[in-house]
Amino acid sequence: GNTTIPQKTSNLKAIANMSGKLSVSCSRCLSTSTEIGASRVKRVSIEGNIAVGKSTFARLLQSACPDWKVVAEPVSKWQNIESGTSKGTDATPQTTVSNLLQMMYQDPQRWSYTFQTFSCMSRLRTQLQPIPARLLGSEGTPVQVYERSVYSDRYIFALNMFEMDCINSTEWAVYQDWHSLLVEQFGHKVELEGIIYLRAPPTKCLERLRLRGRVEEKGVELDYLEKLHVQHERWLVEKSTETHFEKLKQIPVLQLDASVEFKSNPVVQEEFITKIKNFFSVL
Ligand code: UDP
Ligand code: D5M
Ligand code: MG
Repeated sequence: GNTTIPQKTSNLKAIANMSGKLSVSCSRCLSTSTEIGASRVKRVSIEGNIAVGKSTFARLLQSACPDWKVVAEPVSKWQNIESGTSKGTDATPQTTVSNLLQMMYQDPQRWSYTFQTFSCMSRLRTQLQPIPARLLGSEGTPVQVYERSVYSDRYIFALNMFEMDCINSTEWAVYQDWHSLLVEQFGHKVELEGIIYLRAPPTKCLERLRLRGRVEEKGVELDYLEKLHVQHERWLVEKSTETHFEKLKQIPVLQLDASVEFKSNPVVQEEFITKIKNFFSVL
């Protein structure tokens, strides 16, 4: 029950449901992109607090730039942990056995570490997917845009869980060890060229979170969003978060003011898209 959860973590008891499913790509991406076989690809992630509007923005980006690929966060996988004997193949039908997102919010001390292992794996799997042939055939450098990344997993969420004592120092040490190994091993395949930071005050994010009304996020409170906001600011604005990957230390960050209503405002949308295209052109 909720009463057994320590005060400092009680704000986590809610949930996040979410199912992103976007991907974007545009054709005017130039120089430093990553080699993939005969072609190249540029990868960018959209970062930002819970409910700031990442999925909404990703959808807009996908329709404005149909030859980009926008990839949504695999939230539905976290909500539907499957059992089965296929051990990673898609060959046998699987049954949903649990909602890890819900478990993490309801008992963060028990489930945060497990959640981080699964979210990182699912993001890595998503980011390792081959580039769709239609992108390789189009003119210019293929562009993939991801909703969040293996980096926000570590430098926003896992770090915050550790600071909130939802992950203990042993779990944190183990997490960092395998995270570094995985990112180093797959480095060139998942490396980002830039980050789009959708920024808004935590109060605005809470307003949107309530508007969205995901069941699992019911217990999320302002205090938790404020902590995540501080982590974003440290990592992407102040750059005071200690990171462990050389390229990430100098990664260009485009900040967009997502506190304005953009979902229903074509003028703001246009302004965002223009800024993103300019940003991409110099990556
Ligand atoms: N939203 C809105 N106006 C905006 C951006 C988003 O009303 O300018 C709403 C959106 O419709 C959704 C909620 O805010 O109900 C959270 O948005 P989203 O799921 O895109 O946020 P994410 O968690 O992916 O950042
Ligand atoms: O994020 C989807 C939901 O998933 C939201 O409740 C935050 C949660 N989330 C995403 N990644 C993590 C990690 N790594 N740890 C803990 N919680 C996480 P949304 O912002 O709604 O798209
Ligand atoms: Mg989303």
